[in-house]
Amino acid sequence: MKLYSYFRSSASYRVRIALNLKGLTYETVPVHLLKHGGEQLSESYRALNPDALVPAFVDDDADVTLTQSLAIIEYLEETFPQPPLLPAEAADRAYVRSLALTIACEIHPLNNLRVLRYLVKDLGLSEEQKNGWYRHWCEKGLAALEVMVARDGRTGRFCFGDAPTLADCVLVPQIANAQRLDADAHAHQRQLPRARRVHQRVSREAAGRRVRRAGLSARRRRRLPGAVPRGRRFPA
Ligand SMILES: N[C@@H](CCC(=O)N[C@@H](CS)C(=O)NCC(=O)O)C(=O)O
Repeated sequence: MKLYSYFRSSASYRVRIALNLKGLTYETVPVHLLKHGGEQLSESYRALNPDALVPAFVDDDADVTLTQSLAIIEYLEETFPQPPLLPAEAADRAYVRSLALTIACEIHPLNNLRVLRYLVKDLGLSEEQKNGWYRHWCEKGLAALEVMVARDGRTGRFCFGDAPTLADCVLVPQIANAQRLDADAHAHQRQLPRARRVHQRVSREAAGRRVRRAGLSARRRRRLPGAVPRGRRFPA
């Protein structure tokens, strides 16, 4: 399995979390969103994803090529059901998906690189105005998510219950992104106690797996999720 990914891409990060939680081995093919005028815009990458966005996912064994992080995670869920990232009951599954979509549809697209660039380059907004735009949609969306998880009896150590689900795969990169891009992130995230706790727990869970992987031989580690083969870069 190959994941075409950029290390700072939150949509790619969602899939990396899912692959790691499921303990799956995959190869990372880096697509640098800034270098060489944006490798996602190259003809060869657009042959893979005409929308010129990462991630893209290829399962050679099954002859499957997918785009859209949530579709990729759903494919992984159906193909490798353990550990499950969606609950057993239909209503609960829909609820978990609604949390994930609150971020993936209502926050992330408004704050994507190409949207922010359009605001500055085509509409003439200043850097300050652009950052204000980012903060506005990020704060509004995360505040809504906080209310959703704070009022729901199904919230546990994670967004749903006591094990990570699809919702956590989407929440963690969004919080990480806010912390990286928004100078006021730490201030406004004090208003998001539950979302922040989930972020810390999922990060710790992934860290635990990394530590366990470190006990393996170098050859086995090179085949593990997240391993970047030396010298490999997209377009190959
Ligand atoms: N809805 C898509 C979003 C993909 C997306 O927006 N990817 C961003 C990185 S997080 C990207 O490739 N941006 C490149 C650009 O804006 O030019 C998904 O979930 O996969």
